Amino acid sequence: MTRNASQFVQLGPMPPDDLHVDGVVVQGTGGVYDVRLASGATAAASLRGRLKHEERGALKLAVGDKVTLRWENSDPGAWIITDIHPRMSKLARRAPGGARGERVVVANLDQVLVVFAAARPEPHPRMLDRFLVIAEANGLHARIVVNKCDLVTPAQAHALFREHADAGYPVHYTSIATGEGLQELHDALAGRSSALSGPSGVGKSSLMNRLFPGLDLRTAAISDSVNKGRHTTVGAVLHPLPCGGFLADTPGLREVGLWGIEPVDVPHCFPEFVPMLGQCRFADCLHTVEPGCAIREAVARGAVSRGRYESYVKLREELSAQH
Ligand SMILES: Nc1nc2c(ncn2[C@@H]2O[C@H](COP(=O)(O)OP(=O)(O)OP(=O)(O)O)[C@@H](O)[C@H]2O)c(=O)[nH]1
Ligand SMILES: [Mg+2]
Ligand SMILES: [Zn+2]
Repeated sequence: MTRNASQFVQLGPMPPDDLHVDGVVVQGTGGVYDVRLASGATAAASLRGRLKHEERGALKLAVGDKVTLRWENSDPGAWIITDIHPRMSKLARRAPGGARGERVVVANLDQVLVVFAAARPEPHPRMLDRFLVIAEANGLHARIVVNKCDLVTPAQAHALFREHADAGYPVHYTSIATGEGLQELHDALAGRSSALSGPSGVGKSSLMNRLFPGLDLRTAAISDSVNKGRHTTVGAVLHPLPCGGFLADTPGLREVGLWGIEPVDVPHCFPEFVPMLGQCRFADCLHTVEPGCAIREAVARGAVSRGRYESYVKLREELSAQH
């Protein structure tokens, strides 16, 4: 498919033949990719030649990929994607429809935000651990947002995820009602590529609408249908933020799940365990029943939270059962 360069007026006059520009894929449908350029313009581009050929095997290009475009001065002219830059990170899930391998849903995310409510709905620290493990397994930084802080006292809010703050995670305390923490959250998103996650009803849409009016994130109805298995037709979309950076509205970590995590990697997905790994008596310690386990000793002396440790045991068991 070809597009007319005049659609992209912000680029100025018709680009010359040898023009190469870099951009970020923000959306892709039917073989045409919307690529956000540094100028703020969006070019519709398609894969050509070698890259398209390679793509037949496995979908090669994902939202978030950094690419180089070339303007092909044919009639009508068209933007073609000549290069896909190496990925710094990827959020991947099992390929849909029983196909083998993985499907990269968002590339080059810098971080994930896991949002919970201080109350209504009740927060579940062990559910948070599950999200955090998925983020860690994908090599992504995670931030925790405790929203609806207006519904509890500050002491109650800080107690909820103290074990996660102690483990080293940044925790934001926010409220749409009072405006608490919103500027700090905005600053944490600016200039970065972030994905949102968290249970329903915690205020994800409310927060984003407040921080970035007019962003037009998808509605809950769509993310619900993703969870019901109609996900093959719904691709992720990256929304450019006015302050620089991007926000991926779907899929969240919930949809990606624990797929592809090796049981043996689970201890590394708990950052507070990492300094102790290698200090157990047995090199192949599972940190469950073995004597001389440095992790269990840390739990016993209170250096590692018991709840976090219980999440470790549970998630590791769950993953081992899948293997
Ligand atoms: N008291 C209080 N209520 C809030 C706050 N933020 C959001 N809410 C309310 O919580 C409800 C759910 O908010 P949403 O933004 O729809 O939640 P969501 O996380 O996007 O939910 P899903 O789209 O279903 O995943 C709405 O009624 C909001 O008005 C807050 O800071 N304080
Ligand atoms: Mg929502
Ligand atoms: Zn151990």
